[in-house]
This record gives sequence, C-alpha cells and structure tokens, in this order.
Amino acid sequence: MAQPTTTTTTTAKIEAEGIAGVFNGKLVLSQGMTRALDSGTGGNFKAIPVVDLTALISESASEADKAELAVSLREACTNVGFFVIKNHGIDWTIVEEAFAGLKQFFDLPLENKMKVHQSKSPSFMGYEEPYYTNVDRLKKGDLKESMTTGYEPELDPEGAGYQPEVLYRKNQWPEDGDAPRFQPAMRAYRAACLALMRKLVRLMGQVMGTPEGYFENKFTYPVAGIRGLYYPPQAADDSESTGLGAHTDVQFLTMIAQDPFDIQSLEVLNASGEWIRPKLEPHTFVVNLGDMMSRLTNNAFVSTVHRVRNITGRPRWSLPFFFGLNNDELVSPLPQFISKDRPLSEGYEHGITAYEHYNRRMQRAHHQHTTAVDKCDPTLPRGMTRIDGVLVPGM
Ligand SMILES: O=C(O)CCC(=O)C(=O)O
Repeated sequence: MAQPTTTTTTTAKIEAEGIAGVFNGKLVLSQGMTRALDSGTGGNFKAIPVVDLTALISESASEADKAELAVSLREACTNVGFFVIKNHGIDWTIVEEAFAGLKQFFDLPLENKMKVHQSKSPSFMGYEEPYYTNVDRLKKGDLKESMTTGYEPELDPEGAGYQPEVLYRKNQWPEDGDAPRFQPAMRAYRAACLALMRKLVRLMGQVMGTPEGYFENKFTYPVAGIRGLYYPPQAADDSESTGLGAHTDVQFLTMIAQDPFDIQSLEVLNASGEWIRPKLEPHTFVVNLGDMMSRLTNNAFVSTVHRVRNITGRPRWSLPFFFGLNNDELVSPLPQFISKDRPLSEGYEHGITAYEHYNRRMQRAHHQHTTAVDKCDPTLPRGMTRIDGVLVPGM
C-alpha cells in the first residue's frame, strides 16, 4: 500500500510561536486542525479595528449610516477577523453582574467546582481546572480555569421556544447554595448577547450578500454558549505555559467582555506571524469570526488564530459568548463565495451540520475527554501529532 508522503515544507509563511508549523503545504494548528496556508489569518493588520454599532442600534439611523457600517464590517471580516464594538446598546450592569457571578463561582473550593466538571458532560458543558486542556499541544497545558454553560430554549423570547431533543446540551449548574449569583448572572448575560447578535446577524447577512431574511430561521435555537474564564498572571519568561493555546473559534461569531477592560492579554495572529493585542475602551467587546463563518464564505471571511497569554502581572477574567447556527443547519459555503477565482476550498466539499462541526472540534481540543478522537491521543509523543496517517511535529 502506498505510504503517505512525509515531505515537510520548509518555507513557512507563518513562523509564530504557538503554531506548530507547516506540513505538506498546510498550516498546522492546535486541536488537530490543519488549514490552507492562506486561511489561518487575515492580512497584515497592525491593530484591531473599532466598529461603532450606533447605526445598528439606533432607530433613527439613516440608510447611508447603515451602508457605511456594512462597509467597515466587511473590511474587518475579510482582513482581520476581529473587531472591537462600541455603542452596542448592552446595559453594562448586566456585564458587571456576570463577572461578579463568575468570580463567585471561581472562588468556590476546587472540590465544589469539580462536582460540575466538564468530563461529566457529553456536550462539553461545565468546569475545567487549570491544565485540563492543552489546546496548543506544544506547551505544558492551558493555565486558564473555565466554566461553560449553554443555550436554554425555554428562556429565549426571540427563539423557537424549543430545540430538537437530540441537540440539547444539558447544563451543569453549581449545586444548591454554591455561587448563587452565577446562574442568574449568566442567564441575563446570555439574553443580552443573544439579542445583540441577532441584530448583528441581520446586518452580516447583508455584508455576506445573502438574500433578505436569509438567516432569520437559522438562529431560532442557536448555539449560545458562554465560557467564563480566569487567567492567572504568568511569568513573561515562562515559554512553556500559556493562558489558552493558539486556536481558531468554532462558531459563527464570538463576542468577548474582559475584566479589567484595559488588560492586553488576548493576542491575534496577523499574516506576518506577529501577535497583535486588541486595545479596549470601557464598555466595549471584542468580536471575532469563527470557522463556521469562514466555511460559509469559502474562506473569504477569516477566522483568525488567537491565544491568551497573561504576562501583565494582573489577573484577567473574560466572558466569551459563542453564537452559532441552529445545530441542525448545514454549514456549507454559500454560492456567492464560489467562483472561478475562488474555487471551493479543500475540505469544504461535504456539507456537515453545525452540530457535527462543533463536536469534531471539541473532541480534538479536549484530548482527555471520553469522546476525544485519536488525533489528540494523549499517548502520542509530546509535540507530535498524526496528519494524513503520518507522525509529524505539531500540537
Ligand atoms: O479569553 C479570551 O479573551 C479569549 C477566549 C477564547 O479564545 C476562547 O475561549 O476560545
């Protein structure tokens, strides 16, 4: 039987720390992912653009204002994959309470948090202690602690009010008496983020050139996960540790609040291999595109590699909200993004559901989870992975 070729490309376009390298012409990322060389990053951006959402939120915005906003969004989506949003209309006391609830949860003794550990959930909901994940498998592991909860259809006034039983991702909430502010705070934060994302999706439809109302029935029981995170400060000279390893996001859009607002620990990879840190003003969020978006646009919109490295000396908390299509929607490139100049990208030939898309990624990221796939087999030698059947350096 023919053996797969093992030639390794030496001219890596991207030689950033945290990226495993280039193999057979593909960018090798964390989580067992490989990507076409030109689809792991946007352009040579030197800063993360700020997008003012007034024209989306204000009832009196003119069509010209909306058109201008659509242009700046398109530029951010094709060149950077990240932007900071301001004037988004979210009442910031909801965000403050979400951080208060999250901190109350993280302050619990470890044994209480372990009662709702993510390994007990087939759908990856729950708590992860420091070093439980190792997203960038060239490192020792991720220093972060996290607590993830997901969509609850019965609490979504703009949704269908149900979701097919098979798609339900059951939450693990802290047990009675533990962190009582956590559950209501997460629910209020989810509701606020959902309302904003649904408005933004209508505009994104326009930015993506879809027919009017195209996305209207595709987010009726969406993915709406919140992953509360804590990153302790780490030593600047500790190259073995990372807050959260280099990766791309899975869903359609992610929006992230951070506390303190001015801490610069999130790092976004540009096409030259430089890590660019978003700079936030008070009451702003970072928004980024996930792989679902790059898949829908045949890589015209970029789902950019990022990581967290907290070398600021201060603790950091963040609250990413992951927003994705209904789990039974097909995630296939839209026809307007396929042409002679932009042929269908490798790996997008077969439609997969949003549910499958998510599970494949999570099984790779969580190499200790019972459902982990063999690419992240923890018995692989450290720093090695298997690609196209061959053991190669990476992850
Ligand atoms: O903490 C952050 O700002 C980013 C988190 C993130 O990238 C993730 O949870 O996938």
